[in-house]
Amino acid sequence: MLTLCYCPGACSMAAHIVLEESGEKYDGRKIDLGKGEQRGAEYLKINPHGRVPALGLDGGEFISENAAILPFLGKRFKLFPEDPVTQAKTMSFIGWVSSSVHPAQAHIGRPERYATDPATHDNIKATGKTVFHGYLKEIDAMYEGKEYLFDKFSVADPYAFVLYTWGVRREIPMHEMKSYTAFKDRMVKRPAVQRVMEDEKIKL
Ligand SMILES: N[C@@H](CCC(=O)N[C@@H](CS)C(=O)NCC(=O)O)C(=O)O
Repeated sequence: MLTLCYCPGACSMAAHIVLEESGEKYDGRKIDLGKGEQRGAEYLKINPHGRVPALGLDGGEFISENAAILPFLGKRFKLFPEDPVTQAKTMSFIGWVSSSVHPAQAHIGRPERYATDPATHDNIKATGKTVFHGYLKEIDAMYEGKEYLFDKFSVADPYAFVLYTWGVRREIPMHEMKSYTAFKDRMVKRPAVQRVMEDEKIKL
């Protein structure tokens, strides 16, 4: 059985949604990032990077990084495109989110990771918010005229959904992004998404 180490509201919500969509039984293990559980000796054995998500495989081994976990789950549950070009586009989106969009958001929440001088932190947060906002507008354009990012619902969509919830949390005017908001409205109608939102206490 698969095990997902996740924290409510974190990027691990994407894998959580995919697992709920799959219908397969899995073990969900909550990691309290607020209390620093991700830096504890026990969790570092699971993911030496000290982050969520981590996915425990059937054999007991764990893998980390959304860029590995989402394609792995997508292939297992047929939520990953089959055509090589669409596969590459999906990987391009996942890579861009994990390397650019997510870190921009991290500048808002964790400025101390980027500069030791507290006097610079407000500036780092404000810059992070502007950059993150710009990326969300790019995602809005990607959803224009489309139900889902690629041919059909895939692991890329829950990842995009997580970023929408972060935009709301950071008080970015998400309602101005019409296509992205219409996508969010479609997502919240999915029973799997509703179950995850209830478990992770997500308010939109
Ligand atoms: N590159 C990693 C980033 C994972 C990550 O930063 N996760 C955050 C939650 S969204 C985390 O665990 N933060 C805990 C910390 O920074 O101490 C991925 O995409 O999986």
